[in-house]
Amino acid sequence: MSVFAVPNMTCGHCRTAITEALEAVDDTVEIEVDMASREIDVFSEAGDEAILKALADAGYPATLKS
Ligand SMILES: [Cu+2]
Repeated sequence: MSVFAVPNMTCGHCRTAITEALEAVDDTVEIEVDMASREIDVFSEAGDEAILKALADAGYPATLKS
C-alpha cells in the first residue's frame, strides 16, 4: 500500500475522477480516500510511478508520502 498526497482533491467529483484514472492503470486497484487530509491510500500491483503519472495526467498532481 502506498499513501499519496493529492492537494487538488476537494470533492466527490475528484474522488470519482481519481478512482477512474487509477482503475485505467490497474482494474483491481483498491483506493481509500481521506478527503479531510487530501490523501489516498492505494492498494495496487502497479508501481508508484505509474500511479503518480495517472494522477498527474488526470489533473491531480500528487506526491508519494509513504
Ligand atoms: Cu472535486
